[in-house]
Amino acid sequence: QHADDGGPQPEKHCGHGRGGMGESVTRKEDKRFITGRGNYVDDIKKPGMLHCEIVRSPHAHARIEDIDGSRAMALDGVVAVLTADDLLEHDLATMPTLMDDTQDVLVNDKVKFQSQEVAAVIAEDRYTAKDGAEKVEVEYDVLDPVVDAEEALKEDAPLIRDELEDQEDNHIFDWDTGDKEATERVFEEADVTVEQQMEYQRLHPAPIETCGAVADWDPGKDKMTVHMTSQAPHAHRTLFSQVSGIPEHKVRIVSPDVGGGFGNKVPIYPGYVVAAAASYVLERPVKWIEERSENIQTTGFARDYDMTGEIAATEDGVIEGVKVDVLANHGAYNAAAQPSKFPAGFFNIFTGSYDVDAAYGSLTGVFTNTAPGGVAYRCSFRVTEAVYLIERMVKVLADELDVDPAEIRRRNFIPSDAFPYESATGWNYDSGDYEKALDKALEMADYEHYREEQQRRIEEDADKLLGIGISSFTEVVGAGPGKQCDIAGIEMFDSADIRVNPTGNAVLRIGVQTQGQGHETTFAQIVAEELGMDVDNITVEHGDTDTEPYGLGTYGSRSTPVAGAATAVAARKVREKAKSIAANELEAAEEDIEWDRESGEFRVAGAPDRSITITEIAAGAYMNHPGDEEPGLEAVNYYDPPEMTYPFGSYIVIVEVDRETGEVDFEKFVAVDDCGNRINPMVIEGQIHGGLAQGIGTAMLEEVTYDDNGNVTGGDFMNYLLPTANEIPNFETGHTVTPSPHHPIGAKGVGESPTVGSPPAIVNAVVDAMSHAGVSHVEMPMTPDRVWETLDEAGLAI
Ligand code: MCN
Ligand code: CUN
Repeated sequence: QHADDGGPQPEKHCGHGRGGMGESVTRKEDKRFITGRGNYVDDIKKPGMLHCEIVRSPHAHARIEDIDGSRAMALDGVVAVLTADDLLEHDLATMPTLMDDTQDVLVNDKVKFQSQEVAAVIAEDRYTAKDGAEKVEVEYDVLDPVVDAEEALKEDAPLIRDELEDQEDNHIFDWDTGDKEATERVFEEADVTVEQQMEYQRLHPAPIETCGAVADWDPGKDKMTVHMTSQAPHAHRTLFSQVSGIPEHKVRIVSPDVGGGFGNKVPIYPGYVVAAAASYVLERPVKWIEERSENIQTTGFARDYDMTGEIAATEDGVIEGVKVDVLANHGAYNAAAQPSKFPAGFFNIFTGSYDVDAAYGSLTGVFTNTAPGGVAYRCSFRVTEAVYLIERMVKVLADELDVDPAEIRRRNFIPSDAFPYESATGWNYDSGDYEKALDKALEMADYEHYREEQQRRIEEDADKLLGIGISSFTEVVGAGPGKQCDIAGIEMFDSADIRVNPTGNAVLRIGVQTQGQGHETTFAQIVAEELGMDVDNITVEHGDTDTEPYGLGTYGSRSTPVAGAATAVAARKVREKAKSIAANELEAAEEDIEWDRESGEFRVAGAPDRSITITEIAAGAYMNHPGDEEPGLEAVNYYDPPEMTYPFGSYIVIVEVDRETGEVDFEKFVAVDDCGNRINPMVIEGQIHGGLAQGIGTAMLEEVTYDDNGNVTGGDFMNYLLPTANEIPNFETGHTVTPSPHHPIGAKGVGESPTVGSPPAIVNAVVDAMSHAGVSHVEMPMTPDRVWETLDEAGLAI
């Protein structure tokens, strides 16, 4: 099938030297980033700009008795101290979350998590604002907090959301999926069942740039302009307009260069609203920039799932049923960033890459006195948790039956000829070839050799054990069919607008927003491919709601599956019009004009010497347009995907576990990914490397922790450990190509695959080093003391 007949094009057609599909074009954006010319929110300075500092609660659960800002106001340079009362006057004291909950912008009555926003000090400069914040006196009546989800469900637990009518406990939702009865039946009749409890700890996305905003109310134009760290500028504009009452056409959101998002910049945070409210009231621009610990302690966290998985199988290791029960800590508000209709994101894809007859999952969401969030952090809407669960469970089953973990996967994979495939929990997988990816990874990892080496070390009672971990994950990205996926009611389509200039170059405007993924390059490559233009002649613009077409933003690895499709379709519309101009220029009938992908030229059929380039056509569109056509050369597309895309991969991790110290060293790290047709292999490689590093952080280092008083004990970079170059091994990457059958260029997303797929491979490797002694699980992060304790319990420590 070829792109011209609407189907995805195979990779062998890629690369014509113009920077089209499949070429590792150097990233256009890097020139400004590596020469210090990036323009981030904190770089924006406006005349008369004020600075906002937020006063935060030291307590996790407390009623506010009084707030006295007089000592702060007495400071030279402090312009205002804002509290919930001031916001109430403008109806801005609360804001909706993406899950239809209501969150205080500034605490009105009761603090519900440590570092919650209590007041704001606005001053002439940042230092004065900070000094002022320290002088705001708040009287608290301290209440007992509850930070653990299980504790929060107990009858005597303090009620966190007592302002909600009908809320009698800390329970948010019960949600289930799959066929309970059928699954129970499979479990009753199965030869073998295994069960394992596992926690996916609370994580934080921790982008290099924290969140921030510069709000600028212009009373002359009645217009609010907000430069902010946003992964979804248009959706934020709509919500902003709804909350503030300012008509949407009078709100402009600009997301300039963003220093990493990783999901952290999808939700709306009180700081943004406070900055805007302050600008509105004071009629001057107001800047709010978060500090690192504010970012970790208060903005959207990730995971925090306590899961119990079960598998039912035959004695040959054929999986018949999967069951999972989850306790989900959502923090003080239900503020997860995900499509509105999915209370647990896309967690229900937990049967993974396996052909399973029956599956059932049940989840309970719980309020606790911790920061709100959930979902965010390179997660594809909780696919991270689902993949962790199933890939860990398959290892547990393999150990129970004493079958090789690669072999047990092979016995259960959805066969490559079974696609499109409907899973037991109702997902329609578009395409896949799991065995191929696994075989490639096994070969790259020299699997058999390491299995022998592992055995040798056990027999020789070596000081360092060897462990081999596998993960053969399936992702679901590209939300999403508008019928299924929306954010606050807005369907999750996306858009592209291409304008070709008279001199033959073009501007592409897209509805998604890059935070480092390289869209300015890769989206230009799609246009280069589809129009036969040189990639250098295409500029990509994004992130300004005044100029870009409406889109739902970048998260859930949806940019390529949705906006990438919109770009290809818009380019093909331009190509159609170009044909009519070519016919006019070449004095031929339009039906006789053919487009040649290889040369990028338009030709008269049967007369190859009569051809014309897109540059000449562009000139024709403005200087000599056909009488029956409008002048100009441009097109727009709003794309609602028919289905999501299902990238996949196989990762193999080989570790050495030191029996004396519990330290884990990476011996080999192999990642084979399949994201369908590839736009830019080098960009993909970068995405994989970064995501694998984050997977290592997840498995080995990172965790947000709380003590019993609700104090965040993992809320800064001294305690929340990010991986550095020291911890990151050399990655060996490979790929297979299984195009998406419904995507115009056959591409699937890839941005989150490595973070989704790697943690179970790493944990499986560490467990594998000890499984001969009966170890079935180690919780993340697998710190040396945790691993040593496990070694000790298994009688392996020395
Ligand atoms: N790509 C490609 N060929 C494909 C698929 C993707 O060349 N078949 C390219 C794309 O053109 C794009 C990049 O790979 O330049 C990622 O594409 P995609 O998988 O569509 O993901 P998004 O662009 O929607 O990015 C979002 C994803 C998410 S949800 C998180 S979280 C994350 C991630 O990307 N945050 C990131 N990667 C990140 N990388 C950086 N540097 N910074 C972040 O904040
Ligand atoms: Cu889940 S983090 Mo990304 O979808 O922005």
